[in-house]
Amino acid sequence: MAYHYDDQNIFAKILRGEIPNDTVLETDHTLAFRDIEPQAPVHVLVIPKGAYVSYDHFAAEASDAEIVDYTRAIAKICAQEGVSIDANEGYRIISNAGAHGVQEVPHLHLHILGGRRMGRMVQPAK
Ligand code: DGP
Repeated sequence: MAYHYDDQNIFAKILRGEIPNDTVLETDHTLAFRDIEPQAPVHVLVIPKGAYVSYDHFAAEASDAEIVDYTRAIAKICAQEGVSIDANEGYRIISNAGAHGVQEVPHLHLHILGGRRMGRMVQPAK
């Protein structure tokens, strides 16, 4: 299966420094920044620096180093933002993919949402 990656997507432009972002964490293989349209008091987007369109693309083709870095970054962000289970808060992680996932930006991103109760996981389709 060949994944198609469009390097003109907005997160690719953020990674190239062409568009500013409010960085929360940067590591060797990962960048995390605040969502421009926050849906919760904490709304952080976590993206790999590599050119991956979706989580399944990343999981299939990223190196072990990229996957470990990305996963560990999530723990750091949850701790930093005070939503870790350790802090008795909690959060929701969402990754939208493709048409059925209603993905707007075709570069893998996890949404980390917290700071309030999130409500039901899936809303009626629009
Ligand atoms: P999704 O539907 O999962 O592809 O969500 C894309 C998210 O990206 C959406 O919550 C809004 C956010 N977003 C779009 N453009 C920008 C941008 O230029 N900067 C930032 N920080 N977030 C953006």
